[in-house]
Amino acid sequence: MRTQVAIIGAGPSGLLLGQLLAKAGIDAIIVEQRSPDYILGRIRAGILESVTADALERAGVAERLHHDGLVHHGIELSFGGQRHRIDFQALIGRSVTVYGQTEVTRDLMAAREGCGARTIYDAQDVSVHDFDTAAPVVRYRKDGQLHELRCDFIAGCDGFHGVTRRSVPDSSKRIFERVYPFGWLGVLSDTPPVADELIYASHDRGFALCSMRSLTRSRYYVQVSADERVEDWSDQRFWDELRSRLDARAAEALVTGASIEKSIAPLRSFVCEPMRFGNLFLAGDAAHIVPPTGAKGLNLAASDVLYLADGLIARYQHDDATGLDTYSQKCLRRVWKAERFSWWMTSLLHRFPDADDFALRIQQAELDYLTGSPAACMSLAENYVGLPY
Ligand code: RFL
Ligand code: PHB
Repeated sequence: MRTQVAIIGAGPSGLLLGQLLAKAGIDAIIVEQRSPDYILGRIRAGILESVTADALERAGVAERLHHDGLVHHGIELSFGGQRHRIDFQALIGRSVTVYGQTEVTRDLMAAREGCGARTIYDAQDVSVHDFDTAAPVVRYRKDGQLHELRCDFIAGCDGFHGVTRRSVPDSSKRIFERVYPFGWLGVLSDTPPVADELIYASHDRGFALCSMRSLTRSRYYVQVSADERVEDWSDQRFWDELRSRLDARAAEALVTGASIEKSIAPLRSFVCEPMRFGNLFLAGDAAHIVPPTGAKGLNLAASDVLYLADGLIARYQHDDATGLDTYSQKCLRRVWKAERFSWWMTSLLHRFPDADDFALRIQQAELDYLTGSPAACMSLAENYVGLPY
């Protein structure tokens, strides 16, 4: 089998790249190790920057996003028993959209099926070869048979645990990493959100986040220690813990119900440099991870993919390789700014087990400064809604 671009992974990165390439008449095959149902069952991101919404628009998959997405003009920070609103619209005239990654993925899958583009789901033992030559190869097993896919380029869109980054020799890449001593325990429930906007809460018992997927479906998180097990968290224990970290008004308004998903995500910052190795390009979580506090992971994946799609389109349509040659450099500039912001939001709002009294006072002073200074609010706002490409 042969294609122009072999895409490894059918998460948001791989599916969005596939769609942008299909629109430009470039043939791409996606090789994915899981089934569509498994992928749609993963509950992850919820917040889209306006540039991500624009990318979905360009890919022709924004109809449901415009119809069902909730436009949010600000967020609330909660600490010391008080809530403080950061008004994005007033500060910088921009906003974000609440629309679940599951829905983005569903829309992209439907569009891919609609245009007849090929996706190989349930592929096993996926491996990538010869990407330092002009004739890269992808191998995988499906229904007991070995298959070989020849291509011009490989796009590694296979997430943090994928095979593509691991296939690059250690001597050719440099890894930057920070693992945080805590995770997020998340619950999805068919209950109305506690407030109109997201609440990011810093509390002595730890961080909590009140988010949503729609006006009838909520997504909540509490900071837990890194070794916590989800089995030890009944719904009741989760709701009690969440309520204890909220301000009195939110605690009062919280509507609880049965969880429809409950999971723990570890928090990590990670960057692999460069993001291009010959004719292998890494995009999204395959190349970098941010802690979710800044809501940046999916948005970074989308910006990588836009740069990569433009580079590939210029290469195929005008024989111009400049975009591919500058891919890594352009992505990493944006990636590191999002890494910085996500690390900063995480440091600002979480309780660190080794924090001494000095560290706690600095955290309090920073929150106090932030909510009292329009300049500091503006900095948070422009990073949260997304820096320009
Ligand atoms: P994904 O989504 O991990 O998809 C990778 C795909 O590759 C497949 N795969 C393989 N396929 C073939 N062969 C192999 N060897 C393979 N290995 C893996 C996998 O099955 C999968 O289908 O990566 P992608 O596409 O780069 O997308 C990245 C985003 O999923 C991620 O950055 C976000 O979910 C992060 N994130 C958030 N991002 C935001 O922008 N806003 C948010 O509000 C936000 N909230 C979150 C988040 C991530 C979270 N978790 C669970 C880590 C909240 C949480 C709790
Ligand atoms: C979510 O709704 O899952 C979500 C929202 C904001 C974040 C992280 C996750 O910062």
